[in-house]
Amino acid sequence: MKDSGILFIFAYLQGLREDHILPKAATSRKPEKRANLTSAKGTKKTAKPDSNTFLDVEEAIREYEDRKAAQLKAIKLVDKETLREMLYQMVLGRHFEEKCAEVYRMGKIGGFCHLYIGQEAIAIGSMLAIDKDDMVITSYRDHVQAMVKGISPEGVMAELYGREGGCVRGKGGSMHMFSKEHQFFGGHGIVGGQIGVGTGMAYAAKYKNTGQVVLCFFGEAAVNQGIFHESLNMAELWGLPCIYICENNKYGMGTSQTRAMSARSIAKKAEAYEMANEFVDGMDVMAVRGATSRAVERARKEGKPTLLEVRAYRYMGHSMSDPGNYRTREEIQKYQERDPIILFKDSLKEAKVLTDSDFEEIERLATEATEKALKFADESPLPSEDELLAHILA
Ligand SMILES: Cc1ncc(C[n+]2csc(CCOP(=O)(O)OP(=O)(O)O)c2C)c(N)n1
Ligand SMILES: [Mg+2]
Repeated sequence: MKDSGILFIFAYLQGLREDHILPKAATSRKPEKRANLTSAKGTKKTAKPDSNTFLDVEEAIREYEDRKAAQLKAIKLVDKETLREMLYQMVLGRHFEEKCAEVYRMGKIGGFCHLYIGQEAIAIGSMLAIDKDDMVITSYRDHVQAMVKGISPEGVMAELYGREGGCVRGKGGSMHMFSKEHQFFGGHGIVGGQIGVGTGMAYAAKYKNTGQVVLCFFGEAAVNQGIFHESLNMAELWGLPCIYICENNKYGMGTSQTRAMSARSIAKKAEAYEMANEFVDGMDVMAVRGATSRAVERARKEGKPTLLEVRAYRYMGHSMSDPGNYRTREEIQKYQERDPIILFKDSLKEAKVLTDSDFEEIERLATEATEKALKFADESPLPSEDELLAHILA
């Protein structure tokens, strides 16, 4: 265990970059004592911590053990193929977005690009608890959700490149992935805008009696907007099958939740509308899956909405152009210590569901899928003039 801890420190120090910290391959195990992390060479200490950023190793170990114990129980109730698919999707999301960061820096992706690295357990845990026909809508941080819902990695990467092979033929870009076929309704740039649209989608499902539920994702900063409160009020009053998933990653751009929100329990806000709610550990993919399954059952059987507050952390800047001066490296490392992919792998191994060769195979498949997507995007043509003007309403 000690050796892997030392390797982990090495991997971290190797991975430190001027502006961003990007964890490389998730290979570590349980957190070990590694006090020297906080004095990593090149560490900038420009930001004042908004919260307790002290790297408490004992606490990290305790949390790791607690989460793993909970995961081991939950894993027993799920079939091997589903668990394998969950891990594959998480690893694919991580690899895919690490490559996005790389090619963005090479100038292959233009415009905004918001990465999801660190938050994978939320999309995968929740979306593997719904049916193929169910609907999903989210914010601009949408690449991983789009892939989990069924849009191919090629379709997402080519969209990022602005190419005709993209899922919206190169006209949406990073923030506007969309597929009617896969019931994925965006990719929205207006903070909170999708909460109203998602509520409308749930209304349509109820009105047409389709039996579908809606997963509506948004960040914690969107909760301060009127649309959140109006939507929850309507959804509870009208009994809409909408599951509101607040991805609380602690920051809205450079503003921490502690500086922007007076009442910080987002889950509790649902009580103002007498709506069912749950606070969920977003570093634990099984916890997210469990909470979403309960909400889906409530939506289908009772026609009732739910608000889930899922707490996680984004490792990268708000977008690729964010230098990240508002938080410390120590704070980022504190969350990387609790990486959801490492934890899930460890649990699957301990439960003897997957072996080392299964993990290698998953890594290989995820790398191959990403490479294939990059090649496809590179070779896909730019949209023709005709295509550029098609489907544009202005
Ligand atoms: C209505 C509106 N106001 C402001 C912005 C600028 N803006 C873009 S992202 C963002 C922060 C949103 O944070 P959060 O909802 O927590 O989502 P996260 O980026 O953390 O996933 C802001 C203020 C916007 N796009 N739309
Ligand atoms: Mg946020």
